[in-house]
Amino acid sequence: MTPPPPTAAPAALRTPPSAPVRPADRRTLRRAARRVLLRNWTGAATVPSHGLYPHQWSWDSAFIAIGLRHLSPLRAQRELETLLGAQWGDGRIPHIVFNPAVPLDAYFPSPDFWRSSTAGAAAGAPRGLETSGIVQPPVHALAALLVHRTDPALSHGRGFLARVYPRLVAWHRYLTEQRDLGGGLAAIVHPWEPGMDNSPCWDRPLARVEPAPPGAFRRADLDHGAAADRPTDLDYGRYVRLATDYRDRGYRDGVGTPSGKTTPGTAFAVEDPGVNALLIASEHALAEIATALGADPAPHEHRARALTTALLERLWDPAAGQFLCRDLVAGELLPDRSAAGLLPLLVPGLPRTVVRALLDTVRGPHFGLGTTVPLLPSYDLRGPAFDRYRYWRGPAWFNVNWLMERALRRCGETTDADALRTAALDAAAASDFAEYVDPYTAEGRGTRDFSWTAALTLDLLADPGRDRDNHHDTVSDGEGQR
Ligand code: 9WN
Repeated sequence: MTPPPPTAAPAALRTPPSAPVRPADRRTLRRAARRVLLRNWTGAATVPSHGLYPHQWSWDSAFIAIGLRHLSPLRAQRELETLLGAQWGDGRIPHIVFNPAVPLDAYFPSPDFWRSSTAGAAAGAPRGLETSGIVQPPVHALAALLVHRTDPALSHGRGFLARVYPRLVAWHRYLTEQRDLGGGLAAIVHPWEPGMDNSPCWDRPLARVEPAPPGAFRRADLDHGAAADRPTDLDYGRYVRLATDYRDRGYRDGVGTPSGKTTPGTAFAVEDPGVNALLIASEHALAEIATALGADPAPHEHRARALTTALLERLWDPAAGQFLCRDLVAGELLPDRSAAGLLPLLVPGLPRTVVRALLDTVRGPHFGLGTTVPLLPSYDLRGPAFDRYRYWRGPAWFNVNWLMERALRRCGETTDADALRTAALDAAAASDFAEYVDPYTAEGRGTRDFSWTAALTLDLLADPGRDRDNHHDTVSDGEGQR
């Protein structure tokens, strides 16, 4: 499907999918978002969606906790605690924590594929539960800080920060040590790890990967999602091959060479600006958590600065006006522009020229936020692989837009942040909390009643100046009460 020519597209802004959500409708929207989160809560955590994603996902849970705190700070704390309870001995937080009550064929790759408790034993995978062996972006320390701030008394009373802090420190240590494959940044070793699974950024590095034969696995996602929106079978074959090889290496990261250098030891190893921007933002959050606990914030501030320097040195492309991914196997920057390359706007202390260039790129022809499209697309509107419907190859996602709204606000771009907030709320309302939307029309795609869309709606509905950090409603089942 060919997108409308970018010059004609401001029409998309003049004809939003529905009239903007009015204050009275906002109450309805808040109630609807709460209903989704209550339905998707399983007793200790929240599924992204009962059909397509029936387990607990790592970065989903962080975004869900950020919204859940407005409904029940206790439940938000438990969401994160459940996830951290599945942490491996080496510090990694697995991208999926499997619910043993869900049938094996409900989601692929299932626990019997990852075999974490046996194949991951040397890396310290927990024995009593099954998880995947790869990771997702580290939004967790940021989420923990926001959850704490919503109800500090509850947090102190339960020792929330004191319990999660050492685990979050171990998680960041895993990323900055074991996943530092030579560049001073955290590397990803599978396209599912940055959370933007099917981004065109992975096309080149994935082309090196011999796909697993189609008969070797059965996709469960096509039982729920439209094939035209989901990754192709060929890409799935490659995802499966990479995950199989990683499992068969005992989920070991990097390979030492006689010279003492670490090489990726895998066909796919990439430094992604989104993952690293979130790591830096979360490292700053860890500094604040340390301060709240009376511990020394300096090591976190130091690490955040070192990561920021490496991010600028390795991934900033002045000609592109944005950060790009670095392919560690080929040793080069990848030319594709994804929204991940704009997320460093979240990072404090970037040079002003870099911030200005990023803001120009956000609004310019490649992403067109507020000029061509109402919501930030996941991929370059003018890129050769742009597809307004297919997974992470163009559609707008609510978590990415929530991050961009926060980044714009942080940079003092309040008018644009307000416009993005309104556009995201309108799209969530009109799409029944869709997983993602067409960036031009905000028409819903993917699964509906998607948890992070509902959670981040609740967060965006809160007053950015006050409630986003302090206020919460309570759930009717008493979990909001102390
Ligand atoms: C693989 C759960 C997850 C999100 C990812 C999104 C999608 C899984 C899939 O769903 O990935 O992890 O099966 O496609 O890409 O960001 O965390 O919502």
